Amino acid sequence: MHGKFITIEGTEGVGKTTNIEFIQAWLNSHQLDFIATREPGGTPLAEQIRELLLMPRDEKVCPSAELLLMFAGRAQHLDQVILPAVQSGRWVLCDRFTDATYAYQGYGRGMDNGLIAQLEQLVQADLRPDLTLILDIPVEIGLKRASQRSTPDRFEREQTEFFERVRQGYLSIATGSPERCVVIDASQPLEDVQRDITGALNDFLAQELR
Ligand code: T5A
Repeated sequence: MHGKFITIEGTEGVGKTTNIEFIQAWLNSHQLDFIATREPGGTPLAEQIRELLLMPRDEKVCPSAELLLMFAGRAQHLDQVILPAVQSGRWVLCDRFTDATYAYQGYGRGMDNGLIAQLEQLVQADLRPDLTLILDIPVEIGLKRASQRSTPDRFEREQTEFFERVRQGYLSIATGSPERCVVIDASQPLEDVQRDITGALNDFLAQELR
């Protein structure tokens, strides 16, 4: 089997980091060779871009600068990490990818979807995730969880309405790409969230082995 590209998405504090560890254990239990990575970030240069993006600052960051920085980091990450792994047959598990750009910069900031699609095509050509798990949770619960864990970064300082648009964006993406997206109710207790994630991963693997 060729390497598969799995992404995990959702609004703030939805439980991606927590569940990535769980997915890694599932991949190990199936003897699948994989790497785990994240966006923004994933290489030294892209991690520096992440710092630039997340650091709270007085200067207002204009939406197109934010969008271009996201894709600059992604270009480097794809070139150095994701493509070499997939091409050598390894699975890639990525904490956020381009769906986050559609959700945050598109639905959240109001950037044009067509423009994002052009940058996606430029940077990724035909590479798209094989499976995307979208962890969905009411915005207030996610923000509360995130605030209990760390001080808010530049995105986490946004208003609730921004995250409502991001959440609706993710749900629209899931509706538009049902062949690769699975929405998981992340407001459940963790063991129920992980039962649903296991179900989605098992279904995906069974489909790939068919
Ligand atoms: N971004 C990113 C864009 O705008 N565009 C893009 O293209 C990309 C790629 C950084 C930011 O960048 C933006 C979006 C983001 O704002 P990030 O660091 O991945 O991206 O984003 P965060 O959402 O900030 O990640 P977090 O680490 O804050 O949240 P997680 O990983 O979703 O949540 P996690 O696992 O740390 O869980 C939070 C807390 O909840 C608990 C955990 O124990 C933890 O304390 N928890 C649960 N509690 C009860 N029940 C459950 N089911 C629970 N699951 C987790």
